[in-house]
Amino acid sequence: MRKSAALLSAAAALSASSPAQQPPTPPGQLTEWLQRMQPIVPRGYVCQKTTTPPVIDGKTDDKAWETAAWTDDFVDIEGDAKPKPRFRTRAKMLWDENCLYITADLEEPHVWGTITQHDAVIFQDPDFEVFIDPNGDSHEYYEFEMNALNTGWDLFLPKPYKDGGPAMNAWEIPGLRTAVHVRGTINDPSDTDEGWSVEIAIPWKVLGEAARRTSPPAEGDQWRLGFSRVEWQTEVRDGKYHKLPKTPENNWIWSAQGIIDMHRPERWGYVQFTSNPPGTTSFIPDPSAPARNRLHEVYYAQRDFRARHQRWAERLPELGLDSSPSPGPVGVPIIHLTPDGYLCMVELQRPGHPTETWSIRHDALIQQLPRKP
Ligand SMILES: [Ca+2]
Ligand SMILES: [Ca+2]
Ligand SMILES: [Ca+2]
Repeated sequence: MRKSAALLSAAAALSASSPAQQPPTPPGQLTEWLQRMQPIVPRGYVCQKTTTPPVIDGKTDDKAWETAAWTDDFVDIEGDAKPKPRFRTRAKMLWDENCLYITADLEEPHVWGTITQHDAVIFQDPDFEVFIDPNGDSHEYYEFEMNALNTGWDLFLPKPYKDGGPAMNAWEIPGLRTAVHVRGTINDPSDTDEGWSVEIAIPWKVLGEAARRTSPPAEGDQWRLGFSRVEWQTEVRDGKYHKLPKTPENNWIWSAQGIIDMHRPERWGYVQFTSNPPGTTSFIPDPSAPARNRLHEVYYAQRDFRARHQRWAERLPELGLDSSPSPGPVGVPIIHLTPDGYLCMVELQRPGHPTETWSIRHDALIQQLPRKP
């Protein structure tokens, strides 16, 4: 974004002017947002409607999948800051009146898994993960993880962990169907495998529970969605795979987050749903992205400010942010303190559209406000 350099120096100046006797503050979240997260444009995918649903057996040889495009190859969660993943991962999506269908292919010379208990912490094994925020407000989103043994963990997040959200493991996906196909042998280090593939069918009925919009989606609707693969490096002892000690996992994902945290829904990809024939619909970049990005500058600057001052700022200059009008579609953010925290609003001018007002709350809830009558 145009203002990044000025904002960064302002943020640096602010932190440099902190009294020396104060305890060290965590790395600036505004800086992290501006340097590592905001520059990455979330990826987009056009999800076609299918007349014949895929058979959920883990194998991706269904006729239905032939016309669906692969996503881009997964990248490291931190994006270009980190090396390309060692093994290829990619996914496809389809939908019909009943379900959202997902398949993913994970290249893997050593397929293994240990967890067989539903709702256990699946990412302790190598896994495939899906995150879905239907209305893109960064609250009320679904997460599903599965390993190569087809053990699943479905959970609901009322809000991100950083904003105080609990993980609600008791949340379930009735009617969920999943399957794994291993190209090779699982848990057998004596040979080399090709990989594993998954197929997932999630009923729209469940996805509609906290969507706050129509489910299945209407033509052209875009839902925020993240895919992640957790990969552990292993060694073989006593004929079994063991994780390398003191070696963190790799997170390879569809649309890079910029930092190692999937629970920043504002960086997930966009899935655009269509009933049109394959190849006839283009992905439309989110027209609200400039407002969303500007509001997140304020949100992350407020988190830094609160860590230093134990209160929320009332004005942009306190946050080191420019409060003068700038050319472009986004107006100057206005902060209103509330009994709970704050609400920050910004106007968005889109050619041919009435002025929109977007807002972000202290707990990351981001949404368009209803138009005044
Ligand atoms: Ca299949
Ligand atoms: Ca939501
Ligand atoms: Ca569950």
